[in-house]
Amino acid sequence: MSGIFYRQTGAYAREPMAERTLIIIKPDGVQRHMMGEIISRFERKGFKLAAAKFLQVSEATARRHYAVHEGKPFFEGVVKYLASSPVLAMVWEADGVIDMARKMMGATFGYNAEPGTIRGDFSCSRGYNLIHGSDSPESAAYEIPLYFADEELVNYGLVDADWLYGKND
Ligand code: D4T
Repeated sequence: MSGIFYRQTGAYAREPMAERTLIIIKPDGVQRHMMGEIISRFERKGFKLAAAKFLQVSEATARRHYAVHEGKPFFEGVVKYLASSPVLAMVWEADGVIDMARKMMGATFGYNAEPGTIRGDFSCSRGYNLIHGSDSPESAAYEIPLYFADEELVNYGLVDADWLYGKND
């Protein structure tokens, strides 16, 4: 069932589910005891957790993760930072989850991020910005397999899906 996700409706029909994103609570998020706070924001928003893994990122994986930034002045720094201490990697799922999660994370640098966002509320740093989130479906498709095998992504329905995702039209 790889590549197709489903949600259960009240009638127990199974409908395709649109989107998944890779979220990483970065080394400073773990060291600053922010995991529960960050998970709880996504959980209360109504995203569905598809996978989670607490791990030490290798330098090789960090390089692959940030490959798009190779050659930029901050590349070596972000690689070192991501591999500096354990992280919590997660895959969250919802229609439109990529954009919603990015809004909830806030601008890249903590000192620019709006209050109410994760970075805006808890970071005033430039480089140490607590959290990573895929910025497009293409990025998610590249990043998720860096951390999770296909069979580690769990397909299941939330019993309150009709309340979480209800529509009037
Ligand atoms: P990530 O990718 O970590 O979720 O962050 P963003 O998507 O918000 O930001 P990004 O890809 O533009 O940058 C990746 C990472 O590099 C750090 N960075 C970035 C830095 O230290 N100095 C810089 O000048 C830039 C542009 C912060 C996030």
